[in-house]
Amino acid sequence: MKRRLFVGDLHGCADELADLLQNFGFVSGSDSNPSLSDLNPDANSRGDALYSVGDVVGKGPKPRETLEILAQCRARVVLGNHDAFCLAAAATPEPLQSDSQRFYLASLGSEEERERWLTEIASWPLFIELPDILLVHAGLEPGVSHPSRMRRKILFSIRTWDGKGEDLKSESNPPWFECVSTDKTVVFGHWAKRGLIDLPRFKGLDTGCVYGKKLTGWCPEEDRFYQVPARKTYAAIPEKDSAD
Ligand SMILES: [Mn+2]
Repeated sequence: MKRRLFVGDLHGCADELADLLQNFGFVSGSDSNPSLSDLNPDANSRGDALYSVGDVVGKGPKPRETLEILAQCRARVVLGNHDAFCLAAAATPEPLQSDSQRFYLASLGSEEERERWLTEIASWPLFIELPDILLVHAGLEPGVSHPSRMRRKILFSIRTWDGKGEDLKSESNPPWFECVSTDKTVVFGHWAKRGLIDLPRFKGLDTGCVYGKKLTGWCPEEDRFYQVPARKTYAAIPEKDSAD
């Protein structure tokens, strides 16, 4: 039976992604009819389907290898705040780029490789809607009926809701998922400090792999989590929890 695997924030953790796919027993689809797959990636019934909550790059050791594995698996990916940071860096004239913008761009490899990956990242949507699931990097905007009408920054940055969407992370405010109602299961990442979220309608998959914790995947067909340990600690948890 074809299964879907939704994987949490990768941040360049290519080795752990490979471990997770092996642990899951991921079956890659056939490339015999790529045009059909391009038209509708979910139509490829011969293989499992891989989805990423975004934040594929930044912080961790192997962004290019991570992007390569996702491409090989024909994964569908939503844009994370760190992925968006790469696009903003690329759109900034070189003399005006900050050190961290330069670092992110350099992590994508040679100029040719970088162009390939930036084109790929630029194609990632802010959300993916399936018949039963909504995939988004951070969360949904309370009070707005459909993600197509939600603010871009909120979709890839929200953790908590202040009633306005100005402060998206103060822990004195409630988590966004306590402020929205949804018919579909929402799968998201972006909140490593909070860790695994397993509510009937909300699956939060950022379990801080890049911080030396775990990489988490969730399979809706089995309603089962798959987890592999980080091989090492690649980055320190931000003091103010600002940039997951
Ligand atoms: Mn994030």
